[in-house]
Amino acid sequence: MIFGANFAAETSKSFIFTDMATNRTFTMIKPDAYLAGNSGAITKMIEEAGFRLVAVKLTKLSAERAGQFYEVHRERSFYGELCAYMSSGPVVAMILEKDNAVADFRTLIGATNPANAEPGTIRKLFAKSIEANAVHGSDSDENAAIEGSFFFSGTEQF
Ligand code: IDP
Ligand code: MG
Repeated sequence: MIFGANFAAETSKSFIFTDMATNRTFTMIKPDAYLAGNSGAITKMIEEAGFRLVAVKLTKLSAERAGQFYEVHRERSFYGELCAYMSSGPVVAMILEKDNAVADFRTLIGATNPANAEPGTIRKLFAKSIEANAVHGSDSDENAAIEGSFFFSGTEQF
């Protein structure tokens, strides 16, 4: 009986942990939006869309660290320019929590190219170009966890 109770407790703990992890995403307000003074307006849109701020940090990436963050795009033609751009000014890094966080945040920010973004999306409202497109949004639960821990230690997450 005791073994059974412990097993149930452990199972339910790991279920809760997994469930929480799937409800987080990672974003950065990129240098163009930060330098244009749009960090507050973008963060307001994020909170009004129902995302809770788990972690927030104003920081600046070196070109090398930007390259590590965008390692997956190393072979793309725009990789060098992207790393230069992402290290050209401060970024606001954030971990966000909400049901269905990754997909709902991608909907809130809109398409990579603001010309194709839906009206009312963050990129439609604030992006300057396909490169300087105001915000990052994780593309999967797995990458959200990797990207969040790229910027934040466990004690910086609330
Ligand atoms: P995403 O940010 O919408 O997920 P990705 O394809 O993952 O788009 O590209 C990462 C970032 O690289 C984009 O947000 C944008 O800043 C930049 N980028 C993507 N495509 C291009 C391009 O064709 N030219 C220049 N920069 C690009
Ligand atoms: Mg992406």
